[in-house]
This record gives sequence, C-alpha cells and structure tokens, in this order.
Amino acid sequence: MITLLDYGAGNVRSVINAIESLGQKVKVVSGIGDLLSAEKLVFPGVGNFGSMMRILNDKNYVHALKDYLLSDRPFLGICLGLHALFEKSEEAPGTKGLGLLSGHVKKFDIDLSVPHIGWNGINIKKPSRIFNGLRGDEKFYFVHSFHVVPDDDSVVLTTTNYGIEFVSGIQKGNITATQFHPEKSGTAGINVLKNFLEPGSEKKAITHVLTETRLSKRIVACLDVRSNDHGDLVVTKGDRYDVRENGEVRNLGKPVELARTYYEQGADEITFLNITGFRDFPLEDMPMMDVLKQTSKNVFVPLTIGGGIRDYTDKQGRKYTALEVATQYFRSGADKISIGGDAVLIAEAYLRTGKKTGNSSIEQISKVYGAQAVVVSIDPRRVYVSSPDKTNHPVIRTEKKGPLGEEYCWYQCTIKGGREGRDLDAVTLAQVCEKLGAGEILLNCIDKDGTDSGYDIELINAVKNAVTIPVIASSGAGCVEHFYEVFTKTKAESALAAGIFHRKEVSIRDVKNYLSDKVETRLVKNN
Ligand code: 1PR
Repeated sequence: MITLLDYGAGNVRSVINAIESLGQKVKVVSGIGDLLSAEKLVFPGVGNFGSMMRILNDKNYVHALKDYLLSDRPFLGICLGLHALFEKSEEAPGTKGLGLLSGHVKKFDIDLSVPHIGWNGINIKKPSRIFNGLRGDEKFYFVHSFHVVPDDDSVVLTTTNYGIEFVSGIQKGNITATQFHPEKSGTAGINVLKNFLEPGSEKKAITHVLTETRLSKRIVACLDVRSNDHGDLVVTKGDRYDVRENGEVRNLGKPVELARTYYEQGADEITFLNITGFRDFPLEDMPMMDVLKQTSKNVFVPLTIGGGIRDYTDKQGRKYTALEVATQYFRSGADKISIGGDAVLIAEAYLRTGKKTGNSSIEQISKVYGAQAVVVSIDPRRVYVSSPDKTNHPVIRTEKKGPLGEEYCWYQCTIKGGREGRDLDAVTLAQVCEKLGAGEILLNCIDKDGTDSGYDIELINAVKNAVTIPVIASSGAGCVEHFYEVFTKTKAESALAAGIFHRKEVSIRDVKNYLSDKVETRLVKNN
C-alpha cells in the first residue's frame, strides 16, 4: 500500500493513476494517523510553497510528516514535495519549510523563459536504485519557476541545466525527491516510480552519463472536441475554424483513443479544447471531465484542457467561479487549463482601468495552482493596413502582403471561436496575460488553421519577443519541415498541430525522427 499526501492543490490523480498502473494500491492521507502508519509515502506538491505550508500547518500534518521523514521510511517528493524538505523558499518569504534538509529554494534568475517547462535531462551525480533500467539520457517533464539550493552537496542526486546547472533531484537515506514529475514523464518516469515502489537490491549502472542536459522543443497534439449533430463527443478539426463540411461537423475520431495513440507515438503533451465551451458550461458538460479521467489513466504526459473556463451563473442563478471550473478539471486529471475568450475580456478590462483586480480567472487560478498551470489560448486573425498610422494597434511589416498589396498588418484577437473580433491585438493580450499570472501562451492563428501552409512565423515572433513566458506555436502545420521552420525561425518552445496528425498524413514519430539530428527533441523510443 502506498500512502499519498494530497493537500488539495493540484492534479494528484495522475500520480495515483501512474502508481495504480504499476499494480499498487494508493491510500490518500485523510488524517495524521495515515501519516503515522504509512510505509511508503509519496508527496506530489503542486502550486505555491506558501499555500502548501499553510495547509500542512492547518491540518497539523507538519509534525507527523517530519517524524516520518526523520524515521527514514521511504519517501518520494515530487516538485513542491522536494521544495517542502528545505528550510525556506523565495516563493513565500517568511514561511518555514519542513527543514529536513538545510538550504533554500530560489527563483530562477536566468535569461530564459520562466517557468522552466518541458522535457529536460538529468546529470546523475550518484548511483541510486531509482535509476535502475534507465540508460541515463532519458528526458523528464519539468514545470517550475523555483529550484532547490541544498547546503550539503552530498544529498544531490541529479542536476539539470537550464541557464544554470540546478539541483533536480536529492537523495538522503530512503528519502528521494525530484524536481521533475515522474508521473508525467512517459515510460522513463513510470520506470522511476516503479523503482521507488519496488526497489531492487542492487544499483545498476547507467550507460549514458550526461555532462550537460538540454531542454527539448515540445511537440503537442491538439484535439478540438465538441458534440456533433448526433450528440457524440468527437474530435473535430476546422479549416480556418470552420469545423463543418457539407453541413456536418467533421468527425476525426474519439478523444480518449486518439490521445492514447498520440502518447504512444511520442507526443510531449496533449491538449484538449472544448471548442463550444464559450456557449456550454463545462460543469454540465461532464463528458469532457470523463475524457480527462479516462485519458489520464494511461497517458503519462501533461494534459491541458481548455474551453469554457470563466465565471458562470446557471439557470437556477447559482454562481460558479472560473476557479471552481478549473478545480474540477485538475481533479479530473488536467495539468494545465487553457483560457481563451475570458482572457480577452480580462485584458480589455485591465487596459481600461490599468488595475489588477485579483478576481479574474487568470489571477485566481494562477494564485492557487501556479502560473505554470494557466495557459492563455489566443485566436488572432490578420488585419491588413496600408500604413502603421491607419490603426492604433502595433503593426508588423509583413512579407505576406494583403489582398490590396498592404504591407502592414496587426493581429486582431477574437472570441467565441473566431466569430467575434475585438479591438485588441494579440501582442498586447499576451503581455497583459503574462502580467496577470499566465504561465504560457497557446498561439493559434485563424488564417493558418487547417491550411497545411506552415505556421505564421511573423505572428509567433511578434508575440514571443514581447513576453518572457513560453509560447506554443499553433495552426498551419502541414509537413515535418514546418516544425523545423518554426523552431529555427522563432524562439517558440513548442509546436502544436492537429489536422495532419488526425488525418494520419504525418505521425508524431515522423516529426520527431525528422527533427532528431536538427532540433533538441525527446526521443520517441522513450515511449
Ligand atoms: O474561449 O475559453 O471557451 O476556449 C475555447 C477554445 O476553443 C479556445 O482555445 C479556441 O482556440 C478553441 N476554438 C474555438 N473554436 C474553435 C474552432 O476551431 N472553431 N479551435 C477552436 C481552435 C485551433 C487549434 C488547432 C490549431 C492547429 N483550434 O486548437 O488545433 O489551429 O490546427 P492545424 O494543425 O490543423 O492547423 P474558451
């Protein structure tokens, strides 16, 4: 029996699913007694150091947890579960950590996008049974803005390079903790979990010793989901956001099955977008929760869900906050939520008043679940102008001229699946959302969606150069070369595609194989 410490601030379902996939049973801590009697404890931390310690204190878990750790029983901390072991964190000055290890937690101070999101490697610093069965050059999924700085080097198990070399794993006696998420790291991560759950007697040597690790560019498979006219939940695909063909919603498959296929092909992340979320209410649209629950049972890479995340009042007048909606999604297996239309309205309000209210969906969800869990999905469309003074919006000089030979354009934000254009441009939206606490931008482009003509490089550069958070380039991928183009002509961290994967024109494996000697990617053989 594995005991799991859930303090209620994140996606523990994926950890439970990963452990259960290894044939073990999980008991979630519901009181101090469970901590005292635990034989093997897993502590997956998500969110913010301050709120984590406050909850642990409120529940009176701190003493029991320290006793457990001091008794040297097997412990696996994940992410914030690693940070908790230290004395303090820059994320919550004045808040005491468990202090089992001397040292502190520091915010990344580097000239790269923060959070550090994605698949990176580990430099193994000492032998451990936790690595049995690994080669040593596998990549693991990271998502964090802070890293630990132990005073005692002897506890360092692994380091990882991201602007600096930081400590990505510690081990002291039976206590192991990783900055990366084994439960989200495909087969390699499941292997690490297995080694913790059933440690072998000998420490087998790894064959590949890395001296410097590199963050991979991520390939994201996107599933636009909605009910078709027969009431079936289907994966569909638009052509410039028009998902109907001969009057019918295109049906390209079933969401759970397709997600599993893309995982097996080596997708680094899966995104589900409930594309009618602007008119539905997700808490009534339980099939999407179900899709997440089913998918997270056997897909061990990060899952993002978008569509309908906003405050809502139902027909009976009951109010729901966007945070409540997001919480249900996280509880169902999502790692990140994506906000579309609501982000535009929030940014417009912010630009009108110049003030953060703290009440917006972006701010609230980011505060509770961390910036890394909040993606803003932008649906822009090109608006051509003959000269920059013809608009108040920031323009770019474009190589792809407009229908009347216009040399300039700006990118107009839309809501409601592209149906309504707003007086706001994509660059400003991205900047405002970053300020309000978004951790990543999913940058679509209506003009490119479903066209197979390649990504809108000009748009991606304009947005990427205006923010410091990671950007997922989306819309237009039609062949493997388009992925190479987007990664070499822009600084986007990820490339998302939908149509070519659904229509089986190109598989994710094809993309990875093509990129393998050109761009840093996670090797498909990991999965
Ligand atoms: O506004 O918070 O309810 O979220 C709704 C979400 O649904 C938004 O993220 C919005 O992007 C998405 N959405 C709404 N309508 C559509 C539509 O297609 N009619 N899909 C839609 C957006 C764009 C991408 C697509 C890429 C890659 N789809 O997700 O997957 O363009 O496609 P490609 O590789 O085939 O070119 P809210």
